[in-house]
Order: sequence, then structure tokens, then C-alpha cells
Amino acid sequence: MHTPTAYLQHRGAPMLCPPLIQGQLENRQHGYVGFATLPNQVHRKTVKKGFTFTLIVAGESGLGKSTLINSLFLTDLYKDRKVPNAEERISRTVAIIKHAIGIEEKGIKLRLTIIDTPGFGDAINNTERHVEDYIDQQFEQYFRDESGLNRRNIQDNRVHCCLYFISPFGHGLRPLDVDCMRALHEKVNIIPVLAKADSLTPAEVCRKKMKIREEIKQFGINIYQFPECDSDEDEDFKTQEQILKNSIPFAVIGSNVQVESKGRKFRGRVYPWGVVEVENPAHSDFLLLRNMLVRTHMQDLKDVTREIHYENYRAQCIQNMTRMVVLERKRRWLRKMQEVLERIQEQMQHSQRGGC
Ligand SMILES: Nc1nc2c(ncn2[C@@H]2O[C@H](COP(=O)(O)OP(=O)(O)OP(=O)(O)O)[C@@H](O)[C@H]2O)c(=O)[nH]1
Ligand SMILES: [Mg+2]
Repeated sequence: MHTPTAYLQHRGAPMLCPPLIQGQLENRQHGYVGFATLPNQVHRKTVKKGFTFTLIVAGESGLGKSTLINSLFLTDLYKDRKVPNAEERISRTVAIIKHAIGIEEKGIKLRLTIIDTPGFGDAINNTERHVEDYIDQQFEQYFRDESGLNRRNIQDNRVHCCLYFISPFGHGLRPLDVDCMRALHEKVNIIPVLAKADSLTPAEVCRKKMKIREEIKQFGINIYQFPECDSDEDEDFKTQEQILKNSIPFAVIGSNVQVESKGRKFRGRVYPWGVVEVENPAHSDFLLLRNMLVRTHMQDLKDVTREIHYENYRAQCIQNMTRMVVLERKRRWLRKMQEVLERIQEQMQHSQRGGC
């Protein structure tokens, strides 16, 4: 009586089932219930919601942070925007600047937020904690929103990645780099970059990368770890992942100037002895870094932020809150005991006076 066919007959509908139901009936006969469409449902829902990604830069002043983020994202990915001449626009960063860009590709929406920060040595109020504070503030905001009454439409401004700029002129990491990276590594995915790689020869780049990798290990700095490949992953993917791991810290060159040479137009830097191409893999890891951020590891960076860094923050918050509640309870108990004691003392004094 209650099979779909019987139901249609009962309603006086034509004997033929609609194709969808007919298909379902046939699939049922083959043991197919339909939950295999779950990924499609998730896909539709997430596409509708859109994606967000937030990146911050940190490091010494003058290492090319603002130039690189402009080269990486702001000029290229946002083609419709009228960008003033980059050379005119980029000057020393003296405050935290938030660039928010909405981009769409094949119907997929991405809200990209780039946080430019003042370089160390020129920090606001002479503190070097502005990156750390900014990341904490975003966690705090998210924690509050998540614990609030209206948990719908929470804006996720948590920082998913920090490009940490290392000077090409030193002998590896400076003590300030070690301190700063250590202050950040529990809060954000650090991706170290070797700045202004055009000032080094290929052999120097190689040596510096090795030295920096060793020092990162030696000082116990937890930078972003590329996920381990599954054994059934294809060889190309495995090779690509190995290249990425060996490229740390990414040697980058930034420029927002279009150069014309041999009939080609590209972004580069012109020197008396030649031209450096930003997007030439032989000159810098610029493309490798951008592909990693945008194409291959954006979701993993977000997952690690949510599952590890934010969870740490949240656990810490809850622990502090619990500690405060326990402390308050103890304080109240002590106050009560003190009151009882005072009352007993009063009574004793009273009875002593009465006895006299
Ligand atoms: N040689 C070379 N110079 C660069 C590179 N990237 C940027 N510069 C130059 O370095 C100078 C400083 O660049 P910015 O991008 O302002 O550096 P910043 O790290 O943002 O500096 P602050 O805002 O003070 O922290 C500018 O003159 C840039 O043109 C690079 O890859 N190689
Ligand atoms: Mg800057």
C-alpha cells in the first residue's frame, strides 16, 4: 500500500513514476540507497557559502613584505581593480593594513584577506608584538562569536598563515627572528621566506636555505609542516610535495613593475647587468609559493589553523576561565571563613567582658 507505486495509484496519478523516483526504484534493486551523493551535497553547500583565507606578513622592516604581497595577490588576482602605480603606492608600512578582496573563479567565491604589518624596528608604540596581538584578537573575536547566542553567520577572520621574512644579508636567523617565530609558532602556520633573493647567487641561496632549515630545527621552531603523502598518491604529487619541502624557506623576489624585454612583458627588476624575472622558477620560488598558497595547500592551512592553533587557544581560554571560577569560589569560601572567625572572636570578647 505504501510503496511509491501504490501511492501514485492511490492518488489517481498516471501509472508511470517520475524519472527520479523510477531511477531510485531501479537503484534500490541494485542495493543503491543514494548516500553516495553526499559529497555533491557538501560541495554545493560549501560553494554557496564561499571560502575565506587570511594571510599575514611579518619580519624586519624593508625586506619587501608589502611589495611581495602586492605581487603575490593584490595586483594579479584582482584584475578589475584600478591599482595605482605600485612603485608610488608602496612606502614604509607604519600601521597594520587589512586588504580584503573578493574573487571568483569558475563560480567559486573566495574572500582573501591580506594583513600587511609594519616591519620590526618600526613597530607602532615600539612593541614588536603587533602580529601576535593581531592573531590573538582574531581568535578572541571568533571564540566570543562562537560562544555567543547568535552563532549563525560568524565572520571567520582567523589568520591561516604567516609569511615570515628572513633577511638575505645575515648569516641565517637573527635572535629577533628566533624570538618572533617562537612567539608565533603556536598560534599560526609560519611559512618562512628568504627575502630579496635577487641579492644572492644560486649557491648562496642554497647555503642560506640549508642553514635556516638547520636553525629552525635547532631552536625548536614549529613552522608549517606539509602533510605527509599517502602511499597510494601518484608519483607527480609526491615529487611536487618533496620539491615544496626542500624549498623551505621559499626564496622570493618581489616587484610590482612590468618590465619589457625581448618582446616579452613580465614582472621583474632591472639591473645594469640584467633583468630578474619574479615568476621565473630559475630566479625565485615565487610561483611555487603562490601555487602552494592558492592551489594546493590553502585548505590544509585552514584545517591546521582550526584543528590545532585555534583549539590550543580555545583550550587555554577554557582552562583560564575554569581557573578563575575555582579561584573565585576559593575567595568566597575564604571570605565566609573570615566572617565566621570574626564572629567567634566577637563572641569570645563579649563573653570575656561579661565574665569580668
Ligand atoms: N632587491 C630587491 N628589492 C626589493 C624586493 N622586494 C622589495 N624590494 C624593495 O625593497 C624596498 C622595501 O620594500 P617594502 O615592500 O616596502 O618592504 P617592507 O618589508 O614592506 O617594509 P616595511 O613596511 O618598512 O616593513 C622597496 O624599495 C622595494 O622596491 C626584492 O625582492 N628584491
Ligand atoms: Mg611594508
